[in-house]
Amino acid sequence: MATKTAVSPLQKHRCAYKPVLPEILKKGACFIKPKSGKATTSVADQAAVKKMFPNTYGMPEISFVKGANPAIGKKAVKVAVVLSGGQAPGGHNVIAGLFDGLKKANAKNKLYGFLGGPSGILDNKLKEITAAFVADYRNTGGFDMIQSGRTKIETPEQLATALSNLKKNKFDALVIVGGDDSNTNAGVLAEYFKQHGADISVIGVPKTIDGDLKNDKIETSFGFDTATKIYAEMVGNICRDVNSARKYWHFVRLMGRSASHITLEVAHKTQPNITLIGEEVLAKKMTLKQIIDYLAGIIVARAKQGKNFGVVLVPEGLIEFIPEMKALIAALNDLLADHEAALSKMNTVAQKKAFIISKLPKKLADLMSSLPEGIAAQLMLDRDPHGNVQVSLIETEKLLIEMLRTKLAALKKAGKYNGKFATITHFFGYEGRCGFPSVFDATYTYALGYNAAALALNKCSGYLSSVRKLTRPAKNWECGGVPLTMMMNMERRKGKDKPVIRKALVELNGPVFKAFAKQRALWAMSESYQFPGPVQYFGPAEITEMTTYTLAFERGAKK
Ligand code: FBP
Repeated sequence: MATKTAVSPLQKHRCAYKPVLPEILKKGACFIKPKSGKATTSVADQAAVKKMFPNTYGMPEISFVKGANPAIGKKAVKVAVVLSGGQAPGGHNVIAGLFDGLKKANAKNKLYGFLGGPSGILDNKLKEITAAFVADYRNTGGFDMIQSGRTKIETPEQLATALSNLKKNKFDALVIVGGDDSNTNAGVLAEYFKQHGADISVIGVPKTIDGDLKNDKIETSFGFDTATKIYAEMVGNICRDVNSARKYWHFVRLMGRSASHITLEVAHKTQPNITLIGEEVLAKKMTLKQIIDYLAGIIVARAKQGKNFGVVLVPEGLIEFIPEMKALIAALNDLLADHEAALSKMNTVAQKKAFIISKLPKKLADLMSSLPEGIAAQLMLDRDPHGNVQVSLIETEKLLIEMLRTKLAALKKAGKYNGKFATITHFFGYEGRCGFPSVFDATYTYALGYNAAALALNKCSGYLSSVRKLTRPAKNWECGGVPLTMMMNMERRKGKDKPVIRKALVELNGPVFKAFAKQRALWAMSESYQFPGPVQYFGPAEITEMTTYTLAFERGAKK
């Protein structure tokens, strides 16, 4: 007989924790009704998106309002859930909320999990989620309950296989928990099922620590709150170490594939000396040289005060925001896609690099040749299944340090700098993606899952589960659905124009960036470091329910 592994005391207590459910969901899906808002349009490229989604384009937003809905719960339904993309704290609670929401409507409703991400749909690998199974994972981090993956379901064969497997298992709905790419995929599947007359709803749930899947109705993606708290604890500890030893410059690269929300949030939480924001670099069209000049300016000024130490935050997506690097990466994306077969036969990085350089226009070829070997090799790595550069594997902080050394040596020679530049590098990403969800993320994800159950039971297909008014107490949160096509635009992926959910980047005119910009000169020269400490699960609400600066500024709860 299988024996249960012992769990940590924290896990035991977190499993027993009961998240607060928004009032509107409390009685279950039989007592709420979907109220339709106005018809919607996509955020851009309306004609192109409409053409690709003839059946799901323009659907109205949905809000749940009180009212008996007797049809729900009459017939038992079978729902499948899949976790897709990078891990984010709270995924298990989405499943717990979904399970409880379905069972509340009809005890005979069933929930299954496709295993290993979207590939589980294609391989028909699934597991029934039972009450006993769910109990061990409530309020825990990770996606290990059913695992995750990055397979994209896009070819006609894959779409047909997905539909056939869902039909074979007699599923009424599929819930996809994912980021912008996975939810784009949810939109594609919803459209495909409608086109093929299949009565299977597809519902998305907004997940990503990156915080870039948001809009008016999706105030934040889950996982951002916990991950930024974990990174901020570590960065705060580094700030204190720096201030104690006063001998190193620490360069910390933080996850966030495209947008710099994580870096900006951690900057607010810890007040380091320098923070680079990718979106600002792009807006100011800063070259690599200008970025180095900016960093060197602060390093030299601090050295003049005898401070040869500091903390620099670098968003992992920075490299794609530097205009010349952006152009190089775009050209590499096309070249790697066009010459996939030829490149796969080459065994060494040098061979691949020489081949690529021979195909690039002169300016980009010169840039590629000038990059350190390691960075050039990292830029040529395989793209992920959605066509994205795997920025988590590119050590941008090392590129910056190498260029800074050259710059500072030149300044020293010219008698303009007399400091020491000893560096230590860090990359914080994977460390924050599977932590126990914060109280906010545990509550938010449980509500997102419960709400997704209500959307599935109401046959709302092509919608993203939306729980809003998040700066209010959880009992007052509002619930509903946002059409996936509403968030889409056309972007170039793997050498082709594709409909994708538009990422929400840091807005330079927004309150979160503005508040940071106001203070950064002070942080640069002083040691106004903040030490947020570890995520707190028990204790005063002031610390357990502390929201992010991003959410508080964006929703007007902080000025
Ligand atoms: P999602 O957008 O799928 O949530 O993933 C975000 C992320 O954590 C990025 O921050 C990071 O660049 C990427 O995943 C790493 O991907 P992988 O887990 O495949 O190494």
